[in-house]
Amino acid sequence: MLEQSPLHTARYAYVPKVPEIFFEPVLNIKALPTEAVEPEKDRETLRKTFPNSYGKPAIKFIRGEGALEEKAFTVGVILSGGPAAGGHNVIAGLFDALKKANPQSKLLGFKGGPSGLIDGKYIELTSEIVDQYRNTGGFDIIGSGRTKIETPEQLERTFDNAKRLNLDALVVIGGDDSNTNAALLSEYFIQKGAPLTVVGVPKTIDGDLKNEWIEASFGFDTATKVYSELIGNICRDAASGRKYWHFIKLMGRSASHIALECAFQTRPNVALISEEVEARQMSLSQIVEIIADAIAARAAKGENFGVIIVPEGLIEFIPEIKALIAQINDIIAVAGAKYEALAKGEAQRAFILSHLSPESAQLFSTLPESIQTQLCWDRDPHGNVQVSRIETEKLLVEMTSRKLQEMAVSGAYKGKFDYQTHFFGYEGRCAFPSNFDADYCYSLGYDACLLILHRLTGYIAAIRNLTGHPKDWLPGGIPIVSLMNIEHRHGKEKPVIKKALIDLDGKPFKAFAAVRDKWALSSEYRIPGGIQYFGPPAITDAPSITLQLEQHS
Ligand code: FBP
Repeated sequence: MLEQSPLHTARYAYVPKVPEIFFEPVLNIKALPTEAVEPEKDRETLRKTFPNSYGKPAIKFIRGEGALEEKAFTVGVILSGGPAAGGHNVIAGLFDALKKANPQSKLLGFKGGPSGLIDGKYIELTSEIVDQYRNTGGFDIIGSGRTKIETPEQLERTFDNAKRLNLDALVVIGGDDSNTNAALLSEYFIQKGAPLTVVGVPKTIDGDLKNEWIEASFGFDTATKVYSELIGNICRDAASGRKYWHFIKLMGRSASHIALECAFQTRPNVALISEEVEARQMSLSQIVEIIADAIAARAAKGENFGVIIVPEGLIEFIPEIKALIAQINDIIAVAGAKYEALAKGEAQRAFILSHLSPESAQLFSTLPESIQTQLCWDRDPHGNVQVSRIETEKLLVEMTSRKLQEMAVSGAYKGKFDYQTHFFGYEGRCAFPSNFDADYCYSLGYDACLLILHRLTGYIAAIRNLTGHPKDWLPGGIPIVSLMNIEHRHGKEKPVIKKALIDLDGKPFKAFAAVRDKWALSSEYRIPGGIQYFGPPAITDAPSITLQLEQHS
């Protein structure tokens, strides 16, 4: 083992704060009705796809009477998709709760994500192993992956391995796609007559796996705190050197929750919100105008510097580019192996161009070659464009620079434009979890174990009242199917968990819209500093500003 940093060692001693109800000797459940998301026609398809899972109630744990089974359970756990801070604590909470219920229970960790279950690759997680990972970031305890368990052969192999290992339950720690997969697995096992309980845990730094039951996905709090520290430092650098505009792209795939939270934390001059771009049907050139106008207004005050936040998924929300991407997705899905065999770069670009509609072909041709190439790269196993690989920040710099030159000719801009580009994404996924994520994740793992002990298959762990003290948090679960709708993926209609995008009528966006014009001209940035693990709770334990705005005024 490598020598550890003092913080690493100190974090082992941290004892996560958890809901008081976990210490009740006997827990019962209270059932509350749920319905899948609209529209009605999607509900019909979901009823058919999930005949045994559709329509189950949401549940919350309450003090109760009656005892749970005391048998020893064998539970498997999978970490799925991109890492998010706190995954190790989910495993620690699950492990501790299982052992508390019956010390003979076993936790098996499948290696490298869902493929570990398909291939039967696992390790038994012992206290010696788990203790090495408590309160640390990363998913390296067992590794993660993005494989989807969906073909009949994959399902069959999963079933065989679960039987061979005598699994009573499986916990899938993942985002929207991985939890969709968990629901499919749960239904499959019911149809096979196998008593395996499948439970999901809401993970993703993107913050887009939430609703009235799931108030936050884990990892969002830590990731946004890491990015906000970096952005705050850049704001101060910009105001010190007074010579650069910083274009900062932030991870988050489709939703702009990360961009919005970091904007609250740092008050940049411009923060683009993809959901607004789509709602207002803004074109690429209109977005560039917003940026150029802000730059010109600040230049008029003699301030040729500033900070612009660009959400990773922006490009997919610009209506004309969205239509282009949808066409490219279908072309790639239809061409299959023929497309995969083409050399990346020119050959793929030419193939795509020759299959696009005239309007999309025209737009495609106007994009810089680097962006064309990035749009043609492979989709992830769930059919998503890999937006983290598209250099939107560079596209915006190039187009803004051209626009400012035009404005200079007409006299609308008098200033000097110099820039730096940044992309923050991977930096924030594996930090030591903030106290909030450490507490939340440990509680989610514990909650997942309670769902298992109650044999609630097809549920995702859901803990509410997250802006309160952890002792008052309200643990429970909701059926994963209640989060689903039908989407067009890989050229087919598929049931998937509906991504929770920013609600433009919601409190966080409205709060932002009310102040952004002031931020555009101001150089009084907010500097949040780094995550603090020790000190006054107001500094160490504060949940995200987004969550606070959502739950309070
Ligand atoms: P999950 O949805 O799996 O949590 O992943 C989130 C994310 O970090 C996105 O923000 C980003 O677009 C993507 O993963 C990057 O994926 P990869 O790690 O495969 O490069």
